Amino acid sequence: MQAALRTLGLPANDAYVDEIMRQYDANRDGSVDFGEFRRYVAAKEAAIRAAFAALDVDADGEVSQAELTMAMRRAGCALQGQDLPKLAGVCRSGYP
Ligand SMILES: [Ca+2]
Ligand SMILES: [Ca+2]
Repeated sequence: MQAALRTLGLPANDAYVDEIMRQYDANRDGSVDFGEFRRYVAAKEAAIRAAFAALDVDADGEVSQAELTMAMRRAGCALQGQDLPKLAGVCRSGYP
């Protein structure tokens, strides 16, 4: 499980593995089968969509530089000059 988490870029520590097993090993057989894993991925995707929707204030499917600036200010972060266009480029997405 830890190797799979590392491959996905997720925390590969015992506490995170225990949390995943507790939440997604629905039949408590000590392993996460494909169906259980799909529920894990769906939960993560829902969280990512919610985070994106919170940034995309005008709901046009993209996070603009202005939206990103507002979000960073709300979070207490102040990005400078060339950092914002780079970050806005990373956040652009065609989510449905
Ligand atoms: Ca299971
Ligand atoms: Ca937007």
